[in-house]
Amino acid sequence: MPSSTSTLTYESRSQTHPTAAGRKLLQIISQKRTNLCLSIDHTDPDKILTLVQKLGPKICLLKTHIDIISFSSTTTSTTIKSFTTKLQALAQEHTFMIFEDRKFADIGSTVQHQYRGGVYEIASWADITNAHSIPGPGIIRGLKEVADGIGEPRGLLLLAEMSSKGNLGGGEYQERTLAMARNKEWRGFVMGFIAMKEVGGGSGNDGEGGEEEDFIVMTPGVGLQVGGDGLGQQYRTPEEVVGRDGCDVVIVGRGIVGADDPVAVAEVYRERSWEAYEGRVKN
Ligand code: BMP
Repeated sequence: MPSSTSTLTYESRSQTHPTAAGRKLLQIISQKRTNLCLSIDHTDPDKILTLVQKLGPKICLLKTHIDIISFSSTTTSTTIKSFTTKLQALAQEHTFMIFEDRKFADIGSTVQHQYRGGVYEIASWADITNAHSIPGPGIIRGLKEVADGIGEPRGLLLLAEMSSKGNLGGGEYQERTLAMARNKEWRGFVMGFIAMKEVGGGSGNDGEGGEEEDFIVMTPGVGLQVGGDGLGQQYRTPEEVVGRDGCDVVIVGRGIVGADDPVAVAEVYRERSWEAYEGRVKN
């Protein structure tokens, strides 16, 4: 039986992870003692910057949806470029990485333009992005070519399954996504998955690379209680996600952004997610 990646510490994985973005993230997680990713799902750029300034110390990763932000309604002259530059400065100040939740889903040639160009120029400021595996390996090849030209570590997560009720991921779809991720052509780029439980990993699962594989699993649909949002989102607790199901990073949006005291609530998520991890690696 292969051993499981989820029994290893973030610290030890930060030495050996096959992607530079993964090593950097695992180091931040380990040093800051936080496996919390804030999903900053707000539409006002100024409010986002104010919240991120407050919450930066609690998180290892900031997840954005750049295309939901209303740049035209801002009261200052914040443009897209100055906004992303400010986010990068906050990431530097508080030591977290940035993940643009773009969910690319087209042929390689089209996603290259979407990743590199357009109005958002995602590759220039987002350390991490994600993609659906549905188009086949060309989507990864296309994104990797852009990432290779940036000169900074860039990582990709594949969506193996989703948190929403009735999603078509998991099962055979997840197995085929894992097989795609294992191709050694993008060993230094595909850093993990969006999934609901541990995927692949451990000794004996060495793909084609001859070394142990290690996929970082990031998981949305996390709440302080089990529940839903009436639009298909399904919430599980940090203890279930990290402790029981072996996920590495918890992604929380409205649970923190919509709270009366986001900093206090973020600390509760951080603490519970971290303790669930500590309990997991002790066993
Ligand atoms: P919330 O915690 O408010 O439910 O937000 C979850 C966030 O994670 C949203 O930004 C959503 O787009 C994202 N997400 C998700 O909820 N489920 C998935 O399977 C994949 C996601 O990226």
